[in-house]
Parts: sequence; structure tokens; C-alpha cells
Amino acid sequence: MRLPVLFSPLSVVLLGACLLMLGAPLAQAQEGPALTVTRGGESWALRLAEIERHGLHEVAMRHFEGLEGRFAGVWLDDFLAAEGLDDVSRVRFIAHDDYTTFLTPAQRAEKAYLLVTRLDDAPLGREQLGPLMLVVPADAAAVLEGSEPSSRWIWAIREVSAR
Ligand SMILES: Nc1nc2c(c(=O)[nH]1)N[C@H]1C(S)=C(S)[C@@H](COP(=O)(O)O)O[C@H]1N2
Ligand SMILES: [Mo]
Repeated sequence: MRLPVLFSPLSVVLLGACLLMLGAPLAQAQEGPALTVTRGGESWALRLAEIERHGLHEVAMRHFEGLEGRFAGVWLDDFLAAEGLDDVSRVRFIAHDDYTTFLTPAQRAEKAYLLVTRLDDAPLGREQLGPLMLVVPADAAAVLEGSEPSSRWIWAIREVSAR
């Protein structure tokens, strides 16, 4: 007896291949390394889940680059403490576009920085300023109206480096 064409072995194989091709980039965005951490001569890679295990905090706000919604992430100081980077004189952030900024302990004491990993529950793609961005939730309105500078709101972060 002939099987309907939809269920032929070839169709099943082709369908499976299509699903794999669609699924791979999605899985990679969720599980591939999101960040490189460097301290001294040492360097290690972290996945999103490893960053988020330090405790997700969520805040509804609008980013001056146009994104709006529920921004979720870990407080920078919690993250740095967990990675053993809280006792350094400068924490440098390097973006995929090579933009770079740094924060001193005094600057971190002055404002609560959130290392954002998600917008409306979903990991941030590169088109959404991902995979990671730094924001100061308490300053969101002031930055929008121009009374606070936004130069330390670095996005598309690929590396955090300490010395
Ligand atoms: N990754 C990345 N983050 C960045 C920048 C950038 O070029 N790349 N520009 C910074 C600067 S200098 C400012 S003032 C604010 C706003 O930048 P814009 O005015 O170019 O949008 O984002 C900051 N974050
Ligand atoms: Mo700037």
C-alpha cells in the first residue's frame, strides 16, 4: 500500500531538517556564550543562564534608543561580586561595536546599574541592543528628558574586564 505523500520518509526527513535549521539559531541565542569576563590574564565565557542565576530584577521603562517594556537583568554589583570582580579599581565594558566605558567603585556606589539580559521575558537580540546592556533604572526618565547623561548606558556588551 502507498503512504500518502505527506508521510513519506523523505518528507519526514526534510521536515526534520527544516525544524533543526529554524531551531538552531534560537537555541544558540539562548544558550551560547553571551559574555566574556576577563581578569588579569584569565578569561572565561558566560552563558545567559549563568549570568541570570545571580537573581533577576525587573523594571518597566523606556530606553532612549527606543526600546520599551519590562527590562530584566541582574544588579551589576551582585554580578561583579559573584564573579569576584567587585574589588577592582575599574570595571571596563566592551561592546560589539567596540564602544567601551568603565565604572569605578565610586560610580557604582552612586547609582544602581542593571545588567539587562531580557526584554519582555525574551533574550535580547543584537537588533535590540543585546545580548547585554547596562541601564540605570532610576535615571530612565531623566536621561529621556536630557537632564542626566547616557554615556554609561552601554549596549551590545560582549566583554566585562577588570583591573
Ligand atoms: N554599544 C554602544 N553603546 C553606547 C554607544 C555606542 O556607540 N555603542 N554610545 C554611548 C554614548 S556616547 C551615548 S551619549 C549614549 C547615547 O548614544 P547615541 O546618542 O549615539 O544614541 O549611548 C552610549 N552607549
Ligand atoms: Mo555620548
